This record gives sequence, C-alpha cells and structure tokens, in this order.
Amino acid sequence: MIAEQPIPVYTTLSEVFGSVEASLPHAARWNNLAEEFEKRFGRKPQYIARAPGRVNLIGEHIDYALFGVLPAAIERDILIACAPRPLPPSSPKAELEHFPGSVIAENTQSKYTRQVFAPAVKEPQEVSDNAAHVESWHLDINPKELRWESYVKAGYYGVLNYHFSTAEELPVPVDLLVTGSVPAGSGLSSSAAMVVSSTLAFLAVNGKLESNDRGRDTGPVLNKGGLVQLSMKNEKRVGVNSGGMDQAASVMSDPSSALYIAFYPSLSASAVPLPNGAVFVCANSLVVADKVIGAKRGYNLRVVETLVGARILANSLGVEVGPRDRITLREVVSKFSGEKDGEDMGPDELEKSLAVLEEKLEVLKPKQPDNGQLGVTMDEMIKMTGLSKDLFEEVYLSWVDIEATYFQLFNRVKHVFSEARRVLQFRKTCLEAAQSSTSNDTVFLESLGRLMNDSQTSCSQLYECSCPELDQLTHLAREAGAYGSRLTGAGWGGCTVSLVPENKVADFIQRIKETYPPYKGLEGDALNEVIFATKPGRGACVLKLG
Ligand code: NG1
Ligand code: MG
Repeated sequence: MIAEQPIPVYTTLSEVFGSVEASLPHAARWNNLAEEFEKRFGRKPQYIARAPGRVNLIGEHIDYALFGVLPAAIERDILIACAPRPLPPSSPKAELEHFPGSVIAENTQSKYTRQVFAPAVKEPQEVSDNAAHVESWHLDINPKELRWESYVKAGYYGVLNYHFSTAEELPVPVDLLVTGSVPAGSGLSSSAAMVVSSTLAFLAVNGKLESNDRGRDTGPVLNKGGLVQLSMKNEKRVGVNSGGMDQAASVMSDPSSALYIAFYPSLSASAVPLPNGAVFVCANSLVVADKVIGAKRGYNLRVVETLVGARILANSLGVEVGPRDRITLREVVSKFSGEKDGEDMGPDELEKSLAVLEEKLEVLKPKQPDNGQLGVTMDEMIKMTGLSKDLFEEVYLSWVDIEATYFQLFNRVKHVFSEARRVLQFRKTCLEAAQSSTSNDTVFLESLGRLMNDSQTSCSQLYECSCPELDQLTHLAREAGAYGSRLTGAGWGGCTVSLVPENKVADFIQRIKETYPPYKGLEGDALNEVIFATKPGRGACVLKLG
C-alpha cells in the first residue's frame, strides 16, 4: 500500500533520483539553492524538501465528490532549503524573529519578497470544544489575498498543530529559501507542491520526520498517507475547498506509472502503467485563472452545487441523509447500490452503478425552466433539498463564500458521474494495454484519447470550467495529431494535457507554436516554459544534508 509507506528521507542526490546518472541534470539546481541559502543566511541548510507539481490525465472536479482520479507527478517541482535558526543567548524577544517558531522565508524569485512571521499560541477559550482536533497555534493567513508566503504558512500550520499541541515543546525558529519550476496558476498544482514541500520542511527541521531524530518520542511519525491528509487540510487554509488529488499525486507518485487515487472509503493509490508509444504534453493557455474571484464563482461554487445535488438526488432515491450530513455523490452511489460501510464495490460495479444513476438525474432540473437553461435559483434549490432556509445555510453556505444567480445542479452532477466513469474506463484501458501481447498500443492510445476528448467536452459544456482559449488549444492539439487533449487541473485557464504519439512530439510542439496565437514569437526557454512533454515523475521527499 503506497499510503502506508514511510516518507523518503535521503542523504544523497543520487538516492533522490534513483541513480547517479539520473541525478546529474538536477545537481546544479540543488547545489545552487544550497549555496544561495548559505549566502543569504550565513550557514548551510540542513534539509532540502522537494515536492513536485502534477498533471491530471483524467478525472476533473470529481475528487471532492470522492470519486477516483488519474494524475501523475511531473518532473517540475518546488524545493525548500531550510535550517533551524540559533537564537542569540539572551534574546530580548522584542523582534519577531526571536519568537519561538519564528520563520524567515525567502524566495529565489525576487518578486516574492522576504517575509518574517511567527505563530501565536491560541488562548484556551479560543479553542472550540467541539473541534475534532484541538488547535493550539495560530498563523495569520488571509484567504482573500493571494500571497506567496500563505502557502508556506499553510504547511507550517498543520505541523504546529499536529506536533506541538502542548506548551512543553516549542517549535524551532527556521530560515528557509524557496525555489520552484512549476509554473504558478497554470493547473499544474504549484500550490499543492508549495504546501507539501512546506509541510515537509517544517516536519524535517523540527525533527518530526524520523522517529529517533532527536533521540526521544516525537509523536506519531507520518507515513505518505498521513502527509497527504495533513497537506490537504493545510491547503484548505489558503481558501480553496480542494479534494485531495494534488497533494496525493505530489506525495505518492512514482516514475514508472500514473496513479489511480481513490478517496472512498479511504484514501488509496495504485499504479497505472501507461501504454507504450505516447507522451503527455502540457501546454499553457497563458490565461491565468483568478483564484480569489474564481473560487467564489467557480471552484467553491462547484463544490456546493455538487454537494447540494447529492442531497437532492439522495432524497429522490430514498437514500437516507441526516439533516446536517453533507453527503457526497460517491456516498450516494454507495448507499444506493447497497455497498457495505467501509467497503469498496470495485471498479466494474461502480461503473455499472454510475451508468444506472446517470439516467436518474431529472430530479435536478428546475420544475419550471423559465430562464432558458437548466439552472435553479437559490430559493428553488433550498426547496428541493427539503431543508429549512436556516439549516440549508448552516450546512451548505456557512463555511464557504460563493456567488451565483442560477445553480446548474443537473449539468454539474451529470459531469461528475460521466467523468467518474471515464476515469474507470481510462484505467481499465491502461491495464488491458499492459497485459496485451501486441506490441502496437495504438488502439489503446486511441481509446484513451477519445476519453480525454469527451472529458474536455464535459468540462466545457456541463461543468463550465473551460474557457475559449482552452477550448481552442485542445482543438488545435487534436488537429496537430494528438490522440486526445483536455484541460488539466481546475480549469478556467491554465494548462491543457495532450496525449501525443512519441515520434511526433517535436512536430506537435512546432505546430501548436505556429497555430496558437499567444505562442507566436516565443522561442527557446520562453517556449519550453509554456509547452513541454512530460513523463510521470517521482513523489515528494526530503534530502538531509551534512
Ligand atoms: P488546481 O487548482 O489545478 O490545483 C484543483 C483542486 C483539485 C481538483 C482540481 C479539479 C486544489 C488545491 N486542487 O486543482 O483538488 O479538484 O482542481 O479536478 O484546489
Ligand atoms: Mg492549486
């Protein structure tokens, strides 16, 4: 089980990359970071934490409905060099950087300026009695403002509250330096890479990664699954109610294959070998999705639409839902199909159940469609759930900031069910290709391509998370010879992923460069930045120096 594996802590770069040869192309970047750290902070870093971005091959906007997804880590990553900061013998404590657990965070990109911050101990009365886990530390993170250090703080938050719940042991002051090669805001999950690497850096520097790091009991040591769960919670503090795909892909990937990540009945990951003869190409639309407004009218709105859709569907199917229970679509499928609690019906059964349920979604359409579309108003939606207005607001709106006049429950749920099926079909096709005795995988690749194209259509028309540029870029990709092409990640901008015959990659990139207007004139590094072939990469790790 990948989730139960320990988090890798290495002592050499060749261990990080699997061999000396494989580490060579990366050595300069890691060494430069260590040198730069020493230049800025006057001593060597003790650890470098690494977490990669990811590309989602298929399964968009279904992780928060608890359906399985199929991403792979990419080779581009975030690195954080760090070391504890010794305090002067009698520190006056007036300066922020003399506080316990204070952090000086720098970034190799100068537009991300130096930040100094320290966690505060929460007053006992601030700690709510019914919180599942008592949090005793606080860091200021403003989810309404996009700041680079918010991701660093988000990682730290969980480490503080997971490992330092009593005042007996204080976190160490830390200096850190961040560098990244995952393009920000492009759907390749630079955010999860930041949060995972920050979580790892703070665990490492506080001696919490290995049980005997400090020669005493440091609390439960996290395995990969634990790191995913902690990073998921951490990333929510930045304001997006994300599923767990990005963090899971960043932590659990392996270079030999893509990953099938399931979230129900619990988090699990299994390897999915990709057929021979094709390569995934990421291409950035160069439209940057607005994370803050986007969350209100996009991501978080979709989370609410699918949750409310799940309740209405459950009611219509006779599936029991407690008044305060925010049942997910995967749980509705489970209860409808009589799956036992905590059990997994398996992919074939799930695919069948999804096909049956896709035909039962009429109940999500408005009774009197007067707006010419399939949306319902807030009042109609509340009525459809059978909840009182107050209870509805408490359960579905109190924890999230959203904005909409019409809610497209039918279209959203239709996308989720059909996309969940496509993921299962994609996985099955990959497994069949791996077992088939033919040396020609073209037929399999064509099937995968079709599933990717259908996914794009569904994202664009039913989930409305595409944009004209992504539609255009995926269209051009198919014309340039891709088996299939779709947006990847949250959408509304960012990258596409295309499945391209291995021997046509160079031609493909050239064609896109010539035909996608925003790429005109780009050459060299600038072009490599926006369109590149990628293979599944390795998951997050820590390098222990000296
Ligand atoms: P991005 O925004 O591309 O990192 C987001 C979510 C995922 C998933 C995808 C859509 C975060 C951190 N991640 O990915 O969990 O829901 O959208 O499939 O919000
Ligand atoms: Mg993200």
